[in-house]
Amino acid sequence: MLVLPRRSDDPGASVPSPALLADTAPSSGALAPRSWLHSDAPSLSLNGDWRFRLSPTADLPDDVARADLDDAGWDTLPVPAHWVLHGDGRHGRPSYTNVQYPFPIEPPFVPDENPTGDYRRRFDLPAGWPVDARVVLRFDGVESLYRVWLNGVEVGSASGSRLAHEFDVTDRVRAEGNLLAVRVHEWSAASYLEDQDQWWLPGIFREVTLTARPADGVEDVWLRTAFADGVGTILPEVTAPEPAFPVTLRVPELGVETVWATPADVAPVAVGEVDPWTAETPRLYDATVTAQGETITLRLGFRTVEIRGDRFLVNGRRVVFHGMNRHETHPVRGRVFDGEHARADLIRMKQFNVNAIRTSHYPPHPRLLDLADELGFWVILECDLETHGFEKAGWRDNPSDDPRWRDAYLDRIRRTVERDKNHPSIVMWSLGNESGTGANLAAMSAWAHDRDPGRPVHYEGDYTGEYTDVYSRMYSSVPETEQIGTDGSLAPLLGCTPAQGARQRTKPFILCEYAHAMGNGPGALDQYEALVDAHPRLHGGFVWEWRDHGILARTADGIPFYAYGGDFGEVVHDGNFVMDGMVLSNDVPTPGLHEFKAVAQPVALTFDGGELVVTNRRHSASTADLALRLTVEHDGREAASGTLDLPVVEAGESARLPLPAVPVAEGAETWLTVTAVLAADTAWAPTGHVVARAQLDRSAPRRPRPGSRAVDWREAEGTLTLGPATFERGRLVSLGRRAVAGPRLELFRAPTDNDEGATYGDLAASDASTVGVSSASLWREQGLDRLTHRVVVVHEADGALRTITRVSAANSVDSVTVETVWTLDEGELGLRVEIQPSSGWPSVWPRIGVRFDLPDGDGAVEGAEWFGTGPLESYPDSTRAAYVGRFRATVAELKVEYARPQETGHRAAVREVDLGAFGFTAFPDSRGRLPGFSLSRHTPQQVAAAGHPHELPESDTTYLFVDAAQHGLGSRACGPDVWPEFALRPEARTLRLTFHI
Ligand code: IPT
Repeated sequence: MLVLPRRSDDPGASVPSPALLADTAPSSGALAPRSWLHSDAPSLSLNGDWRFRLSPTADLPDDVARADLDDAGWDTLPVPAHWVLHGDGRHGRPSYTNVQYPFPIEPPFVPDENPTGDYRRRFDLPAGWPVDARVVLRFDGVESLYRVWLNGVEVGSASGSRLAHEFDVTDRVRAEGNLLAVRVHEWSAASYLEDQDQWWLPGIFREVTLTARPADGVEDVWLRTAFADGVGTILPEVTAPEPAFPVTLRVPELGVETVWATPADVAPVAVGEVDPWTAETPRLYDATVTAQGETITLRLGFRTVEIRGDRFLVNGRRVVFHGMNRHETHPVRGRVFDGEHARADLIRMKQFNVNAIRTSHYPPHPRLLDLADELGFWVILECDLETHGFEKAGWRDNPSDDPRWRDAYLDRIRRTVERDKNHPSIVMWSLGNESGTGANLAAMSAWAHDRDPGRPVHYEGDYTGEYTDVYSRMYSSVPETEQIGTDGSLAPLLGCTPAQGARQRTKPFILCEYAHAMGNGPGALDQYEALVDAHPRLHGGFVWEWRDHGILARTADGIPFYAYGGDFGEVVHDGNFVMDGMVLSNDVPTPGLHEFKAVAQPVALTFDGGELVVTNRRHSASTADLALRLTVEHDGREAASGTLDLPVVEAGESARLPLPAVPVAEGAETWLTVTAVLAADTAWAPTGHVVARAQLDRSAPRRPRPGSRAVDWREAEGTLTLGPATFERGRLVSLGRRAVAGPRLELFRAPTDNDEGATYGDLAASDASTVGVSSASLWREQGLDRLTHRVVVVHEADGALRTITRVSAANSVDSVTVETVWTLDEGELGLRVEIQPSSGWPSVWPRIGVRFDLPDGDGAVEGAEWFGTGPLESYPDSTRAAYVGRFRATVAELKVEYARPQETGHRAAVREVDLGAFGFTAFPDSRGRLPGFSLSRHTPQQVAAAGHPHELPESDTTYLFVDAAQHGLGSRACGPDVWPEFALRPEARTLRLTFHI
């Protein structure tokens, strides 16, 4: 074992930086952790502009604290901030890695090349500062290791970037002219424990505060609560010195005023009937704890968390997590907390039917938990821990099982639990993420259980369930998740013997990560949701992840864009894997989030005969807050509307409501839409906000369209016209007075991040040789992105034109035969396209469709109005948010600006499209399948070549795609491939359109 100089517990003892950097001990001189409390004791914020000097190495003279050091020439840097996000590159740049360590793996050492920031700030104590109080200096977050000096004397050092540390500076602080100096190293032994999938962002990034600690104040308080049978209890723990007593607990709304004369008198308080706290009904009661010299203000939520058998219960009722993994990330601020932005984000979550947050993979800013208490979320609060980079070498030397790191692990969980223990929203502690397994994790769990018996402990890496309370996995496929939920087959579970697997099945199951939301996707959200309804052991999960982590940057020409890994010249990075959120960097919710909202809707609306069945899927709230609205549309145009009385349906119950008569149209589609909307304003959405939607097709039977008549074909040449359409050698050149080229077969789509993924399932592969190969690479190998065309025949007849084209790629024997037949029937211009692949194509296809080119010369196409599904894009395994209606969008609005350009914009099942200059009607094929359409300023080949939106070339053409079919999305960027039912195999397809000028 390596022998290092011990850090002394004596504040002020100075260990030189290089030794400190390789010290696995968590801190020296820091006080025991306690709750982050709202107190009336005086405090002084030390946020603001500090003097700042950055050095490329950690091996520096200990001059930062010297009073006579001249820092006039230093930079100015705000606190809180990350130095890499300030100074226009003068302070280095951010870097992104997922699993990889950006330094050699030789724990606990880090390279000498170790950016080190020296910070200095002068301050005076404000007037009226209590002279007899202890003085405590608090850091809420510094990345990664830092040393602190006050007035030239070192007061301590600490690591644990997203954890709080306090130092007693009573003996060092002066009324005036204080000099606070902090030296922050980007890399340290602690960096081995902070290998989360995110940007590395050094600096003092959370608040620095000086607090007065009155001698008769409250050091710490924990008001645990319980709720059972309608009655609440407060289980207090007060840490305060004798002179603080008597201490009074007040909960005015409950008439509670309890005085504890001495520490020994502190005892549980029965408060009688209360409204419980739940994520749906986040009922909080204001409370104060008043000691002789200090008053602490808290908000109490009464709830009991419990595991009974394989059920996770709050207040005795099963919880289903419709959760998001939430990182702290902001395109300008990085991990610096912005209360308004965080609130807006959480409000957005509520609006999208998100009810849970996993704080991946570290404690957030403490104020986030105030917001979670207030708005209502089930929170899994995760410790700041990840050692993922050790996986590469089979977890050899993993700190999780190395006694040298035990103190650091225990320090981290203590700081996590102690800081946030008062929050009712936290229903589980999580030890960390992706850190293998080992004794140090078991020790953390034992400590957490002992300290807080009221909350279960989670850690996904404990596959066999040796020290945690719930069974947790990430990215398990739908069939595997189903097997976890059932006992029938007792199929083996990851990393478990049959006996261990059987034991894991006796616990509640959660997916701590699933549905990797990178780029266009994820698919299959509804399949996971169906499992949760069918198997009560399954308690839902947490989508990976809530937001893209893009950093707002500018190109050399000043064009703003959201940067990802590699954009700052990092040598080692993981590209756009950091852009895997349900919300884009600029706060725009993706279609994936809309899909989540539809899938996670808290009331299910289904139709049964003439009745609407309303099922309340909530934890405990009734439907008293909701109203039902009805609309009838004929071909997407409103024909009638009204409301339906919704009786109060209790959680877990259903009601059947007779539907009113629906006026059915002749010769048009009739759709009934029912929405459940908020009946009154809430903290997170106004009256009328839609929480659930369902549609019923009430159309009269449609008359089949006669097929086109047989014709006598003859060879055709030169220019031909059919009504408004002009053709050259069989190819369309104009429609009406507008240049239009096409239709041209397109089988390629710009690969999505999931198409580029090669993890997990390999349903796309045709045989074992392609296992582990992405669909996108198979497509490129087959040349789907570089198809060539050969016109075989051009035929004409009276009022008709036909071409047969053979489409194939260089050096390929596989081909597609495309027959197009244009007809002019009673003045109506019709097009039928038959697409027939040769046998032998080896893998799934991205799409089967045709492209029309609409050059700008005759005026750019502004957008489309369509009758079909919308309003957003949808793909075969992500259809639940789409509904039938009449929609309108500009070309720009039709696409989603994913961080890396990729397939976007497909509107499925379209019936009518109006592009201004012309429009078309689409007809179902013989199996009733309607095509989809999209409009784009770029071809899929151009989109696929761009790494960022600003890299797309200038365009003078709008491309219209009419797709008979699209491949599903899946979530194979990190998870399962497209489910076979939604995978597009090469197959014959027919498109049938008529055009209107
Ligand atoms: C999983 C990580 O836990 C998470 O932090 C993130 O990196 C995610 O993957 C991918 O975006 S770990 C993976 C190996 C399943």
